[in-house]
Amino acid sequence: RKQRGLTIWFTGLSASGKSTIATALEQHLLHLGLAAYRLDGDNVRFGLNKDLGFSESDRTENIRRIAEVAKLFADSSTIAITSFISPYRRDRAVARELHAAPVAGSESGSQGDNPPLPFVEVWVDVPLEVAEQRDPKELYKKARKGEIREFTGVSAPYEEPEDPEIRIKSAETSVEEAVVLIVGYLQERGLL
Ligand code: GGZ
Repeated sequence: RKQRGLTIWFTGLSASGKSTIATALEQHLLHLGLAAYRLDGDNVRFGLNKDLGFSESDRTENIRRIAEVAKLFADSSTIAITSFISPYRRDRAVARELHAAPVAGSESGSQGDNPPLPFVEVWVDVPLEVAEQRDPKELYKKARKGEIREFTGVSAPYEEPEDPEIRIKSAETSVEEAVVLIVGYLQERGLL
């Protein structure tokens, strides 16, 4: 059976813990001998998307491009792990729908055998108060003072997922437990 890729799409507030969990998950998958690659602000917002800020339309374009890249990784049999706030329900739906459509020009497409690439949405759910209490980069503090505009949870929306595949309440779940939950989900569905 041909090894297939998939995308694991993290969403959640700044300081929710999504990057920490995504990093631990990537390490776990690599130790299992699987190809995994994490896309996050550090390798995307300073490169491919360095022309984009945090307006609603820039976030939408940020997420669109990330979804396209994640899909290419998944199409190459890698486990793509994305870690972005992705605050808009509509944008996350676009990312999901993209994975359901065949990759233009892909090998498997020309053979007429192109099942959708699996897309697993993981909501790292944390109360705003807890994220704001953590505030590792003092961004919430700056946002409250008006020094950062359109900050998610303070002066820009976060639209909670209605039907994520996995919901992790990060204030009550350790990083190791979160990885076990996600890997368990993937194994149960034959995705690993
Ligand atoms: C939200 C912002 C903002 C604003 C800078 N709103 O905690 P961090 O620092 O490391 O993660 C946040 C990151 C969010 O970028 P994303 O690409 O994930 O956002 S989105 O999916 O909405 O496009 C935060 C920092 O960038 N940051 N300004 N105004 N987060």
